[in-house]
Amino acid sequence: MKRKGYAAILAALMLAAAGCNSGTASSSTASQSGSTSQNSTGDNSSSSSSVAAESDSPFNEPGTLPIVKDGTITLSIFCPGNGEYSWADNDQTPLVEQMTGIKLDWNIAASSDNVRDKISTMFASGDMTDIILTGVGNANRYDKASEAMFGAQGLILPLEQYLDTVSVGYKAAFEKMGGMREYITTPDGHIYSLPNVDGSLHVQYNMKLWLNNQWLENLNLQVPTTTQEFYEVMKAFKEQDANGNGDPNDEIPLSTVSSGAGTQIDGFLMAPFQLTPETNKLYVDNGTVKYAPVQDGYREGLRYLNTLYSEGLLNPESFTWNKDAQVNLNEAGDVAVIGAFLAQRPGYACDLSTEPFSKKWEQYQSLAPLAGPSGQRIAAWNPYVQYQTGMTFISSSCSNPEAAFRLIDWLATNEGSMLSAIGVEGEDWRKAEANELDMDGKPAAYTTLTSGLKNHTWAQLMGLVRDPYFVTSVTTNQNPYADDVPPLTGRGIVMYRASQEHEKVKQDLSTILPDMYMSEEDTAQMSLVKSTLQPSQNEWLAQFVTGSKSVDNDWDAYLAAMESQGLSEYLELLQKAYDVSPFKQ
Ligand SMILES: [Ca+2]
Repeated sequence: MKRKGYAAILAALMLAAAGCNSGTASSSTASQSGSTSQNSTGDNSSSSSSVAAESDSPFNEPGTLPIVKDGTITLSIFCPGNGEYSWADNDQTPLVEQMTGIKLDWNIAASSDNVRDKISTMFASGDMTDIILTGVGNANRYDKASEAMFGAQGLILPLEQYLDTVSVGYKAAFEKMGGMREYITTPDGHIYSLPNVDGSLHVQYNMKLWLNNQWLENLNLQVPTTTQEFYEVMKAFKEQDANGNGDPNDEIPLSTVSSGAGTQIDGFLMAPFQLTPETNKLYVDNGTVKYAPVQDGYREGLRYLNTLYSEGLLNPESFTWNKDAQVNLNEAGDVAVIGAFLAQRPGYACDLSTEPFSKKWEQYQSLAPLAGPSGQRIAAWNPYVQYQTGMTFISSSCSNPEAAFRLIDWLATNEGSMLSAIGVEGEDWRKAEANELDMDGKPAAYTTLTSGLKNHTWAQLMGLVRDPYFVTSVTTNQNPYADDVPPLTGRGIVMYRASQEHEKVKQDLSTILPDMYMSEEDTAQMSLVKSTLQPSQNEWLAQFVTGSKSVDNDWDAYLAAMESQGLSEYLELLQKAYDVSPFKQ
């Protein structure tokens, strides 16, 4: 997949590197502020020489490429495999080596390897690579408790000394994205891993409802704005031939699936009664951690959901089937059969990738958050999902921690992140022209030229920073349904606009309970309680909605069941962590 343009780019870089010392960051403050960067990095005598006189330092000024002057530093990297490809052969690898002056020595897990087992073996043996990567996937990334534990055990290095001195990429990201640094700082003030940042708005508002607007039009109905109006629309979908195929009985008014982003039945439709954030169903009320499913408003929401179910408006399969089954059913015939579904994105009930495209996804529009009987209109919000932690570490045996930090930090600059996310300017993207518009309908910053090339970029391997502007400032066709826009591209602007509707009524920042650092012991205990509490609550939820348990007669038994599953202990552990976190109000 390498193309000849890359050879020319490499040659140009080599020429540019020669003249780089006269580059941008000429201020001496960065090297002076490196004076505190020597402590606590342990036994790595060759590192952190930014304090030294410039002529002795192996590093150029922060912000200047190459990072290493003479190219004599090699760093070893452990990371997950890349399918049939090797990271060593990735098109981005020689570019990074050239631009940074750092040679990379890859230790890549085999596809049959368990990445975490491999990392555990490295930790146990003490034979660690300089940089340890898990990849961005949830299966391999470590939670905050593990990260803090590795740090406390001296297996990975604290990084705040570099963040405070030589950082360029993350320094800028902290300034642009308030709350990020707090989110990745342990209660004792350390930062052990540098996050991958995805500033996409739509991941912050997962719990959406996609309503078939073609059906609204067919039945001459208005877009519902309240839970009562939504109920009436669902009733009309059921009773009439909403999809217009002559059969009044093949419509499923409302459906969801048993798992997946934004799919919980007590999400979008519960919020008008009781805000119930995704999966953990936790929120903060004036500094107190609370569990939504035991609140009175939740009980009222259950009544509403039970009404939808008992009148045949909610698909009974919702509690058991999966996304693929829902997509297959909705795509099987000439017309759509689902009137509304709960999910982060339209692909949960529509096929956006098989050609020729069915275009059914174009019928579904995100519904703005509904007002409940009390007038409450609120959207669950989680800005912290923009930061994926526990994936990029510098080991305590790193041969040159400052070089490792500067490499990772450079990938977090706009320049490095463009390279990792898209590729090379002039080859894979170009600066936007004056008439090109972005996702916001404003003048765009850049235009992509290629997509889908194999083994071409590192993507999120070592983390990158796509702040919200990075995400939205790409040239975007303002018509997501235009003939030359593939659905998987068009959905980007659809999801963005949908999220803006949610953003207007987002929950207050102070009411959000972020993922927090806890002691290893508390994490183990909390996980134990959660592992039985959550399934039990979900079971009760299904029984209340389907009517096998009564909201009127069984509510007290339900509260007692939650308590016997350890709800109080669960909340105490979370409160303890919250009270020492930077999120405490
Ligand atoms: Ca029909």
